[in-house]
Amino acid sequence: VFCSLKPVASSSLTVAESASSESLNRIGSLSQVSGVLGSQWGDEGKGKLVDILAQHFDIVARCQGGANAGHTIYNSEGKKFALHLVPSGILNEETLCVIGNGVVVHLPGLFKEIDGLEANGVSCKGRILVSDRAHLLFDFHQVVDGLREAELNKSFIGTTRRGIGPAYSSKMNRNGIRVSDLRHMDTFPQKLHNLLSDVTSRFPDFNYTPEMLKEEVENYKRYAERLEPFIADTVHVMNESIAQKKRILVEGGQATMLDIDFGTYPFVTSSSPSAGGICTGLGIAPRVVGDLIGVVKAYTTRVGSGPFPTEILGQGGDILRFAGQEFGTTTGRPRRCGWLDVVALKFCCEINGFSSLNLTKLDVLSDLPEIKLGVAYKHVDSTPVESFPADLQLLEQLKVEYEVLPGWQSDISSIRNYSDLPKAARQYVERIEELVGVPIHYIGVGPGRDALIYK
Ligand code: 2SA
Ligand code: GDP
Ligand code: MG
Repeated sequence: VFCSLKPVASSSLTVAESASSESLNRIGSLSQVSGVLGSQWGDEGKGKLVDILAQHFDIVARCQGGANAGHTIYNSEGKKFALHLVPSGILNEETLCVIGNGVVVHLPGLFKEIDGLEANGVSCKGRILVSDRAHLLFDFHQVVDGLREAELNKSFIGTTRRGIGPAYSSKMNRNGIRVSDLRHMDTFPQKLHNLLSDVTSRFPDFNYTPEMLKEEVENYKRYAERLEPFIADTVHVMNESIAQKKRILVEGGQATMLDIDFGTYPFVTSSSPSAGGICTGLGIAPRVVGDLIGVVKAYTTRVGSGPFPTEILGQGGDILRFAGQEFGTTTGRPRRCGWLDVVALKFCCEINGFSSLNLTKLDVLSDLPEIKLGVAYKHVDSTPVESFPADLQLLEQLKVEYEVLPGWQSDISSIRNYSDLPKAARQYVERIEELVGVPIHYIGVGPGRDALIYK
């Protein structure tokens, strides 16, 4: 029912003008080094915000994760791009994109992504730098990812099978191979042999032959040649750029609730998608990192296994899934859906010290007669749970206390001014701000670049 749709403004020019002055104020006041981080279980719409902000930054940098990330963005003509390793600043011609030391890089995947972008008219030449300290993620890491999942049987993590955990394991085992190793093709075969031997000793069924090693070495000789112009000491580049007062935007992959330390372990990814990952993954000092924007969906989604206290099972979840098109950008998997979890969000705000939030996909809730907010956790005996629990058993058992707010039941996707949102939508936004204690500065009302309200 779209009966209460308010007129947007007397003329579209007025809307565009007021939106652009609001946006320039908002974006212009962001710190020299700012970041966009996921504050749920991923897929909050980080890519869209990064793409929009990128026009006002010189560099967009990824600091963690790998091709498990899936960031969907649209260019000004509405053409859709799904990015995995390439930072979401790539559609802005002036932006330099940095893949930092904390990222695990699957070279065939990176080249495929670059080829796809180039084929769609996005020039990548001279615009992407890959850290010489970044670790390489090989095809066999992806195979191992699948083997580990199979081994876990019913308690599988639900990884993207992009080899992320195994690649970070190699890094931490200290037998990983880095981008800088590609400059020493004489010693590369031995390093790869050592790494593969490690895998065969753990997974005897892993079918690895000397011919396969030879073939992979030949592949990597070619990849090394192709990658050479992209390789840089990005730690130096980042710090020089900071000294030269260049503006840097860090793009987080995944989210704090999937963080190896703070997430719902072991149902997490193997990197640090929260604030700390920015410094370790790029080699920049904590004191230079300024504003961090937490991206939060107006409801919650999670892909893969693990606790999800506010999950809506059955038909209710299907409604959100279809309204929000909640299917994995990387794997196409249906995402689990639920209400906004304020307890988890507060936990993310604490860890990351967000200066503001971007509430995304508010438009997806438009048809609902009422909307729930998970505001507190309780033990089965109804005593309060004081903080976001580490204990997985408790997370699975606890009860969620909900606040029920009225829906607005009107299409908000063409609204660009906060004051034009229906009262119930504003109430929802302001209640979240009140509960969390962090201002919501950006509100997403559609997937497109322009579908953003600056509050
Ligand atoms: P992994 O592959 O080892 O990092 O998986 C471990 C957990 O982390 C979750 N994870 C994600 N969750 C949401 N979105 C992600 N990216 C893709 C997207 C996912 C997709 O944008 O849609 O296409 O399926 C992402 N990457 C990792 C994962 O589900 C496991 O729970
Ligand atoms: P990311 O991993 O955080 O970058 O998010 P994904 O790209 O995986 O998933 C977010 C999805 O929601 C993408 O398909 C976006 O195009 C879409 N999206 C982002 N913001 C909005 C919004 O405000 N409204 C709607 N309807 N879709 C949005
Ligand atoms: Mg995603």
